[in-house]
Parts: sequence; structure tokens; C-alpha cells
Amino acid sequence: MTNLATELIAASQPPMPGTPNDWKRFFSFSTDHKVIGIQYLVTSFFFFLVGGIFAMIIRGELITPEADLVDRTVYNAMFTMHGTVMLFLWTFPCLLGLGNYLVPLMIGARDMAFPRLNAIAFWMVPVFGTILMASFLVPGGPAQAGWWAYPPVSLQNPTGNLINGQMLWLLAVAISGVSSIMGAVNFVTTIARMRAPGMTWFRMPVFVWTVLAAQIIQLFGLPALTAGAVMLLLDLTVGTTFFDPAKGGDPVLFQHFFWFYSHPAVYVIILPIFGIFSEVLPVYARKPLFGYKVVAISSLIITGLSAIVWVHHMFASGTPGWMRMIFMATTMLISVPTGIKVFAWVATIWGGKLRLNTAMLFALGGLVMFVFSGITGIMLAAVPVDIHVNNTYFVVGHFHYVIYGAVVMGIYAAIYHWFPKMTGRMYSEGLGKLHFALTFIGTNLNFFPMHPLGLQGMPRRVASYDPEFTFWNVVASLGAFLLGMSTLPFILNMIGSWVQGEKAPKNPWRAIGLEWLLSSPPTVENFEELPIVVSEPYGYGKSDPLVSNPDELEVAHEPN
Ligand code: HEM
Ligand SMILES: [Cu+2]
Repeated sequence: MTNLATELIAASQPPMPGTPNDWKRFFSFSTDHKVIGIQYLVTSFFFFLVGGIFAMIIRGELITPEADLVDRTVYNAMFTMHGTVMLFLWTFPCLLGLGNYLVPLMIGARDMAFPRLNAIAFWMVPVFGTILMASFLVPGGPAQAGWWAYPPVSLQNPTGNLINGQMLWLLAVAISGVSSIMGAVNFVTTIARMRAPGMTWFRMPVFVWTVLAAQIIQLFGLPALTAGAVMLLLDLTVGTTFFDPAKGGDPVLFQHFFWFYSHPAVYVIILPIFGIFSEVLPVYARKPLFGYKVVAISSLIITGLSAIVWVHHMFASGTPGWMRMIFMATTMLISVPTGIKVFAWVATIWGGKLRLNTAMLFALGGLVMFVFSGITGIMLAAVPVDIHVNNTYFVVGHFHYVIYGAVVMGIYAAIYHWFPKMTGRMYSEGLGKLHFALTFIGTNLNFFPMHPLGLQGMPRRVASYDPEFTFWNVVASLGAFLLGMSTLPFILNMIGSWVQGEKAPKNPWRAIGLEWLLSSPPTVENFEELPIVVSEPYGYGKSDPLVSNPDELEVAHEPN
């Protein structure tokens, strides 16, 4: 039996020469989960920039009260495409990329359960991305009905062409749904069936738990969205009447299909971020994750609750009062398991010896932003407040604090944390910290002003506004441009360090976890011999493997 301490000490050495580093495999139909993971990540970051350009146009338009930069049709297309690209082509693929790369390593598997299915699911992403982008070329331009695509607005087809922006949009969303369902089947099976000997449920890292919880949501929710998208596509193209009120259809039915998935979808996004916080904070605080089991199980509780709250998006759609009360209560209930997690993270870093490198800064920054967004989220869950600020910038401010503050920063934390593992190179801390500073300031400048704007009554989805709202809009737009610029040091750092960064040892952060036992980057088959796991994760502190008595270590690594 080799124990973890010796392994980890060995892991601090530079990697063996000749680790696979052939970049061409990233352009091939590879079935290696690590290659697919990086394919997902790079593709998603490409679309992050595309969605970001749309955001810059939106904020450029809103820097003055008049609609002068782009006309209203283009503006509608911009916020529709911004929302769509950011969700379906940036956040989801990015998190799938992290999951693909990390989950098999973390559970001691050689690959995902269905490697080919995995590759097919990935290659559908560039396909539907291209379909969506092609809508810029068709007469009438891209979809303009918003990323929620409510009928009857989404059923309008002024140009009369069969191939139009909305039709391509629905096609892309349907393909994305199919691709994500394939991904979900693969993750759930992999986690359930492919764990190394000894990797019991309660020895799985929290990131694995959160990916599992998120992918279960995909399994029950996506069929609803995909069915809704296909039905709407049929209404639009062959004249069925599921949702068209003029022909006896029910547009509110579409809202149910849509939100039954799209509310839980926010947990598909945020749960893996909770996982990332749970992985990153203990390493750089050198303390075990506080309340590991509770943090792990609360992920599944969130999944369960997320399925019964969707109507809170429809408080203003003629939902009867008694029903609003039920959905208000279930929504507020989610703050309990979520609050428990926040408490656990704070307890984890409390009194720890914090190492403030870039990964840790992003994790802490993301946590702070998440707490703020949680407060405005509770406000929105209260029916009277929601009715008041419904369709105002308050909502946009709230969810961008979640999505930029917590999600984007969480993803950055993960990228920096696992960058040495993925690329075999170290990143530049200087550029990283600059990136963090610009991101943190930019996010707050950009999205804080949206709260006062919303409370004062500025509606969302408008290209022009009353001049009394000018001040906060100028601040928000300047923040947005700063945020746009913040990606430059990041891109520089990633490309520069990948090409010529310092070579990374196996375990530069002295982290505990199976992935850190492997060379950086790991070899194709991950583990030469599958590890045998004999203890819980997060054993930082008391028996810190590299500091105190290595014999106390409980995780072992043994041939089978
Ligand atoms: C520099 C960064 C960003 C800026 C300046 C920005 C700005 C905006 C603005 C002003 C709107 C409101 C449009 C309206 O309701 O009139 C919006 C909507 C939206 N944003 Fe962002 N955003 C940014 C990043 C992101 C990210 C990273 C996501 C990730 C998922 C995202 C997702 C969305 C979604 C889903 C909508 C709703 C789209 C819609 O109303 O159709 N945004 N964004
Ligand atoms: Cu919701």
C-alpha cells in the first residue's frame, strides 16, 4: 500500500518527459474525456466572447437615453442572442467541460461511461452554435423574441420565409436539448457506475455531488424544454396550433414548459459552482470542508426543490393567489440548503491560513457576490416585491450578480485552480490578479446600478429610456466596458502560459484529491492502476499530508 503522503510528495516533482501534448487531438473526434473537456471549455470561451460582444452593443446602446447606436429591431436581436449564447453556448458547455475533465479523474475512472456518446454530444455544440449564428444571414436577421421565446411574439414571421431567425433559434435550442440530455445520461451513469474501489458516495468530492445533482435536473427538465421548443417550431413552420391564441392554442402552456426547465436550469448552472467553491476554498485555507456530508446532501435537496418552484416566473401571468403563495414558499425554502452551504464555506475559511492566489481570490470574490445576489433573490421571491419590480432592471441586476458574480467568477476560480493539471503549465499570478481586480470592480460597477434603476422603475428589454435614468446607466455601461477589457489579461494569460508557462508539477497547490496524484497533464488512460480509496475527502489541516505526520493518512493508493 502506497500512502497518499508519499504519493503527494512525489507529486510535487516536475512531470515525466513525454507527456501527451499534441495539440492536434483537440481538433479531432476524440473519445478521451480530457480532450472533450478541453474542447468544451475552449468552444464555450469562444462563445463567451461572442455573447460579450452582444453585451457591449447592448450597453453601448444604453449609455444614452435615445435609441441611437442600433435600431430597435437590432437591439431586440442583440439581447435575445446575448441571453441565448450566454446560457446555451457559454455557461452550459463550459460547466460540461469542467465536469468532463474532472469527474472521471476525481472518482478514479479511466473515462466516462459512454465515450462515443460523449464525443457526439460535444460535436453537437459547434453545430447548433453555427445554426444560431447563421441566423444573422437570413432575411429578417436573428430571433428577437428574447431567450424565453414566449408565443405569440415568437410566432410572428414578418418576412414570411420558412427559414427565419426564430426558426433557426428553435432548431438550435432543440439540438442543444438533445445534446445536453446525452451528456446528462453519461454523467449520471459514470458517477453511479464507474467509481474506483472504495470511492463510496460519501467519499466523493463535493464537485462530483454537485455535477450529479445538476445532471439529474437536466434529465427531468430538458425533455420539457425540448418538447416545448419542438412544438413551437411546428407551430411556426407547419401551422400546428399548440400555443397560438389566435387559433385556439394556449401561450401560457408554453410558459409552463419553458419555466419547468428554465428555473431548475439556474441550479444546473449554480450547483457545479457550489462544487467549485467547495473544492477550492479548503485547499487555499488549508482546512477541511466544514460539514462535508451536509454540503453534499444539500445539493440533492436543492435539486428536488428546484423542480417545484417554476411558477415564481409566472407570478404576473394571471396565476391565482393561492398558487402564488405555494410557489413563493417553495422558492424561499431553497434558501435553506443554500444558506447551509454558505455557512459551511464561511466556517471553512474561518481562522484558516488563506493563500490568496488568483484561484482563491476568484472563489472568495464569487462567494461574496453570491451572498449579495442571495439577498436580492429572497426579495424577488416575495410575491409583492416581485410584482413591483417584475420586468425591471432590478431582475437583470439580481441575476447578473448570480451569473457574473458567482458563476463566471466561480468558473474562473476553477480554470485557474486546475489550469496546471490540464495544461501541464503554471499560469502567471500577476496577470491573474489583474484579471481578478478588473473583473471584481467591473462586475460591481456594471450590475450594481441596475438595482436602483429597477427600483426606480426602469423597464428591461428597452433600447431607449427616460433621461432621469441616465446617471446609473452611464455607470453601468462604463463598468461593462471595463468588464469587457478584463477578459484581455485572462486570454493573454491562458494562451501565453499554455505555450510557454513554467512547467507544472503534479500537485502545485498541495491539494488532496485523486486528480492531483496524476501527472500534469494526465496520461490518456488517467490511472495506470485504479486507485483504492479508503477515506473521506478534504483531510486538510489536522493531518496535513506534507506538513505533519504522514503515517496518519487514511487515503491509500493500491494496485487492484
Ligand atoms: C459584460 C457582461 C454582461 C453584460 C454587460 C450584460 C448585460 C445585459 C443586459 C443589459 C441585459 C438586459 C437586456 C434587457 O433586458 O434589456 C442582459 C440580459 C441577459 N444576460 Fe447579460 N450581460 C453580461 C453577461 C452575461 C453573462 C455572463 C450571462 C451568462 C449566462 C448573461 C446572461 C443574460 C441573460 C440570460 C439575459 C436575459 C436575456 C434577455 O433578457 O433576453 N449575461 N445582459
Ligand atoms: Cu426561477
